Amino acid sequence: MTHLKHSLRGFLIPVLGLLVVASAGCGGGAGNDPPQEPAAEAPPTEPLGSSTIAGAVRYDGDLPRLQPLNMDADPACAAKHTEPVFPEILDVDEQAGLANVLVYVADNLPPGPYPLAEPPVIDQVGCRYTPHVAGIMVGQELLVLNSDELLHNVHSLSEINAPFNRAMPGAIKRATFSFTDEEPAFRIKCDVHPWMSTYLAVFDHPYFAVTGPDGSFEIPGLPAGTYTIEAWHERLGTMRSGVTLLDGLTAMVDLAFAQPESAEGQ
Ligand SMILES: [Cu+2]
Repeated sequence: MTHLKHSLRGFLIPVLGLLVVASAGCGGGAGNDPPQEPAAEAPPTEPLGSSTIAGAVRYDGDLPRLQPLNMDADPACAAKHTEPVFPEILDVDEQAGLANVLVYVADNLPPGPYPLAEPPVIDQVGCRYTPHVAGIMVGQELLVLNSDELLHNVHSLSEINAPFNRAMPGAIKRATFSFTDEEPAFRIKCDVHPWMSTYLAVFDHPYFAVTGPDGSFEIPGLPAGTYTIEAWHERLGTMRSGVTLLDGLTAMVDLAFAQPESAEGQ
């Protein structure tokens, strides 16, 4: 009886070992057959729907007294400007329109694939990044230009996507980057010129926009439905709003950020 038990144990261990090897081979695709990857569905070239979210973002509050940027740390940058240059942290026009707000659909989208967004191009010009806020889709290529004849470096502070830090001497005019995962807006900065900042968010869909100088935005091509949109601003945070879209129509959404206590007297 004891002998039989030993025999069984001796038989079972190699069998279990084989099972583990077989299952690892299957999962890792290390067998003779090539792994069957599902073919990626091509993104549609037509919009998924005929409805649009449009509107404007406003800032309700006192305007902070912003000091002009001091570019004396690099006289070559200072020499590029004849007028004072102000930081982009709160860019408000005479009608209280707030620029550089990222507005995006935050839930309830139909399943993809989605049409592709126009990928952004970020330029370094006059020792500033233009635009100051942008969105991109997962897998799209971000093109960063250097219109200055100066050394900049493009240093992403992304936490979900792999961060990058690429030196761009004046002779290097173009660099490209791509992103593997969705990520809320993160800062990209230049370590040579500490006042240089741009913000990038990565989406798995194209339903985002950045407000223009008058605070307006437009997100077209959506199917009818009820959505939540979010508006993100680098200093004022994130606000949410619901919106219901009817086929072929534009729903107007006006959003207003209140003055944060920390902004008083800035
Ligand atoms: Cu720089």
